[in-house]
Amino acid sequence: MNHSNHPKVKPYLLTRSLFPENQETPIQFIDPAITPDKLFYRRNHFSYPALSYSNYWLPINGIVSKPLLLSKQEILQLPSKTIQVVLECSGDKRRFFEPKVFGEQWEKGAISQGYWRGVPLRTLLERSGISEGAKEVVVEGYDFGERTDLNKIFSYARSLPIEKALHPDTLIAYEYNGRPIPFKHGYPLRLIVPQWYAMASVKWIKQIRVIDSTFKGPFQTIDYVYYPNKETNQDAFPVTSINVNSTIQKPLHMEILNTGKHLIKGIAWTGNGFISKVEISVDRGSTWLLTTLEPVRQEGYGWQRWSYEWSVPKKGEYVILSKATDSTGRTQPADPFWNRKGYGYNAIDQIKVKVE
Ligand SMILES: Nc1nc2c(c(=O)[nH]1)N[C@H]1C(S)=C(S)[C@@H](COP(=O)(O)O)O[C@H]1N2
Ligand SMILES: [Mo]
Repeated sequence: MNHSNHPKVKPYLLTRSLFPENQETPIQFIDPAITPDKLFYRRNHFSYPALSYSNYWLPINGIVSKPLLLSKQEILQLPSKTIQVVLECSGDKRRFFEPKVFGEQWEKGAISQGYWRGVPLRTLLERSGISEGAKEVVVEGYDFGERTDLNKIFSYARSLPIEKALHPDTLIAYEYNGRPIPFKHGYPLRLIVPQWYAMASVKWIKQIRVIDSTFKGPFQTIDYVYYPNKETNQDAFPVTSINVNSTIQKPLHMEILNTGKHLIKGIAWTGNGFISKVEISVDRGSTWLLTTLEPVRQEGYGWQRWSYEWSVPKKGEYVILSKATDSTGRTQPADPFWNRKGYGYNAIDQIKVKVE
């Protein structure tokens, strides 16, 4: 089709809240493997921090034999790696839970991806000589504010279990897509934790602390916990790795199509292994059709694109479903795993179209 007579409409971020700034990516309009800075979703708990870049030092302390205070220059000189990583907010798709849950009502765009470059956290921990009893590594950001539920000021801080902190792909990142990380996404240094929901990827790192206990900050003891029970905290467990998931990008939900051929396409991603197949259904799940899946890039920390050429048999209304399966055998469920704070939604994706 020739679009040249149409004015160019540029996609933009969709605002869910302004204080703090929470905006989602127009995921249906993201084609390349790189989400540009301007279209990268934004999720903040507090106002943006004020920090002094000219005098930035990173302390690494706690139970280490040699506490470190590194300048950004020193960090830039250490061996680095670049990895393609998808960041997905654990509240992505929260909007679709039934019964409804409180929290940002994200649709499908609390997800973005690109290439992050940095120094493995492991390298810094080895240099500081972590002690034997090390259990967790706490990473604290420069942003802070009041939590009204606790009547107290907190900074955004989270811990990683020592094994995840020592994983060679857990990075102290300083570049996104070949340029310094944009301020809103964590400049000058940001933790990148591949395969975990993005609450783990702490922005604007202020300090790194090795501890021999379990960190009890509210961003992992109150928030980012699955509460499957409506009233009680029974059976609660922490939010960690990303669930297998997919999103249909094309056609758009409620699009009106002609009869003939249409490309159905989208993305699929997982926090365990890589995507092994994506199937679609145009008959409400009676039959499933295998899509063409893009080969996995690097370690499988990014999303994979998939597509299917659909010949529409006849006019009418259609529900299109997409279902991804990963290499560990996990697949998207028909019904989401409901939990009180609305994390980890990964039910089979669904749109409706009309063929006229
Ligand atoms: N310092 C700090 N880091 C943070 C957060 C925050 O509020 N402060 N939000 C977390 C959450 S919940 C998400 S989903 C991602 C969002 O990253 P983005 O704004 O770059 O998309 O950052 C994580 N890291
Ligand atoms: Mo998030």
